[in-house]
Amino acid sequence: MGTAEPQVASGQDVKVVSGGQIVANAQPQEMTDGFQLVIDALKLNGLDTIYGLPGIPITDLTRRAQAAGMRVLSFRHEQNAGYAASIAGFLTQKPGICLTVSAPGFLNGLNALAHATVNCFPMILVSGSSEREIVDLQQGDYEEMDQLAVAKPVAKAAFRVLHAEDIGVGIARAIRAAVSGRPGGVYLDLPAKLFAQSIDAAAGKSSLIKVVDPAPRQIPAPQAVKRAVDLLKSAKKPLIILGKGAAYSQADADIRALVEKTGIPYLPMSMAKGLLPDTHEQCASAARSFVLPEADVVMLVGARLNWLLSHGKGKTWGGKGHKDWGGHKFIQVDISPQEMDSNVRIDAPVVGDIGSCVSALLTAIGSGWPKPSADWIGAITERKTKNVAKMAETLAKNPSPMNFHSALAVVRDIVKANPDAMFVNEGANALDFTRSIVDMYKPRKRIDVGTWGIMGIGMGYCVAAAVVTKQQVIAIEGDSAFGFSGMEVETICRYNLPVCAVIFNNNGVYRGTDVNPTGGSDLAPTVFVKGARYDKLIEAFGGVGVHATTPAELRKGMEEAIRSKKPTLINAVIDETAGTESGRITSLNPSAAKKK
Ligand code: ADP
Ligand code: TZD
Repeated sequence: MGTAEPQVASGQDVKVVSGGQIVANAQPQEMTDGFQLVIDALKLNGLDTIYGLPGIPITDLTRRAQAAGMRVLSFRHEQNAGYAASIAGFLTQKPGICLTVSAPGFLNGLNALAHATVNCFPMILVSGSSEREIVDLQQGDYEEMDQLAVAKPVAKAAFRVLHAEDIGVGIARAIRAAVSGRPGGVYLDLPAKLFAQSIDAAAGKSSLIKVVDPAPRQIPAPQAVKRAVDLLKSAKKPLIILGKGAAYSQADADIRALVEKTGIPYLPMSMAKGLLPDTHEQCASAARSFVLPEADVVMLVGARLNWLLSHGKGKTWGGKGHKDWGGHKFIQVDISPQEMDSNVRIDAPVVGDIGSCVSALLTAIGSGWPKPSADWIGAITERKTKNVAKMAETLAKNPSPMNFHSALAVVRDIVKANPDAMFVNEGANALDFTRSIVDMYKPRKRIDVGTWGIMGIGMGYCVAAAVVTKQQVIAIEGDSAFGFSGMEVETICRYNLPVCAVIFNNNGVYRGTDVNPTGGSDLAPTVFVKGARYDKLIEAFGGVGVHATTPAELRKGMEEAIRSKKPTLINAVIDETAGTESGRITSLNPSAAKKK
């Protein structure tokens, strides 16, 4: 193996004898194999990038995919390749492909598969596996594992292909499962023997499927649209919440038109920031804790009422206890009918794809929509103005050592000056402060920890963001968060990607101030090596390292990184006493809640 050329079956180019008679000279039969069919099937469907890590049995697949003109990005750990594939799916609406070896490689990728499913990102985890006969009898094959069974609980769908002539169907099914309806992670199991199977090239070619309309539009029912519009019209204090489903749908112009035509204040969830510029006058982010309990009708567009929205009830929503509703009425626009009533009653479900739903809502709204009352808008503006002024005061301070706020004042300016840059963000305080301080100006620029609040997406997301968008990437990383994917700075340098990763280094998880209560020599579990120089790490691979102890040094480092487009890692030294345990989700931390 190792060549993309079709194979000629041995013995086929000799004279064929039938009943002892020589009847004809057989034409050489063109053959193809499993490796080639996988590559051809992906390419046929416009999937031209693989995020993966080679090894038995897929090394030749990576080589031959590259030889066939695919982009094959090789990572240092499958989890990071998987996160890259998942976010590529979010950004492109095509399934991101992650390729791994069997058992341990597969398991490393599995985290990302689950992440894709939970976040509704289309992704296909393709893993080589060992021989079924041995796996099923548990006879101890090399890297033996029943991967299909392990993948099923965390995947939207899982398939295995045993015969080369079924590769086309297997990949078509994986694509459809990943992108249709609510997108998610799909597992595709390809046993080693499949790759070497030889079949007639013409038969192989005709077995491939170019998927027609992989994510069909799902049009909402007219009565559902009418119910929603009637409810919205009855509202005295309406609110729109935009989630990452809205960002994914790429219905940017219609979403903006819906918000602006109705004049309703809106809140963007983290990855919906920038769908309309965060500086938009209807953006209510700076008055979030006021609008959530106060609103009477809330329209959710591609956002779930999960923990990130306090399940739609309790104090955040004006209820007294955690099970109390705040008396809100909800409209929910979502592709998944099962999402409705998951936490509280949904009074007006609008089920369909967001593009079709928003367009239908716009038509139903027509012209002359009554704008929300001046009282409601005025009360929000008052809160916003007060909070923005308070924040401006905090950001203007220049404490020594630098803290989250003085560092983020710099990042905020840099993002404003570079609105097309992709923005990756993870950490606890480094996440929460950044999300509220750094404005986004364009759709799908901000990509972050997502639904699970997962640490480790950082460098994988940076690679995919740079590869998919070809734009500058800026990452703001807690020092703990960065550690989960730090080795991928080699990958970033190897592919010479325009990534500027800024590590907010406060010497530990959340903070660097905990002490070991026994007085023993082990540091406290949340504390790292003090004064670590993360900038040195990237220098090992030829990237640019910057050590920044002041906002001015941070600004200079970021500006230079963006100007040069060189892989850059900035070690931004942050006051180790700054921040809180668990950032903004302290209430979910049983120990911190007890301490209060
Ligand atoms: P956030 O975390 O930003 O609040 P969620 O991930 O909770 O967002 O919610 C995203 C929602 O968007 C999911 O319920 C998903 O079913 C929905 N969704 C994703 N893509 C589409 C689409 N194209 N059309 C309609 N709904 C979608
Ligand atoms: N492991 C994984 C995969 N995800 C997680 N969310 C955690 C562990 C727990 N965790 C958080 O929720 S935030 C965080 C961890 C380990 C790191 C916080 O420290 P940081 O950020 O240095 O990244 P700050 O700015 O210092 O808070």
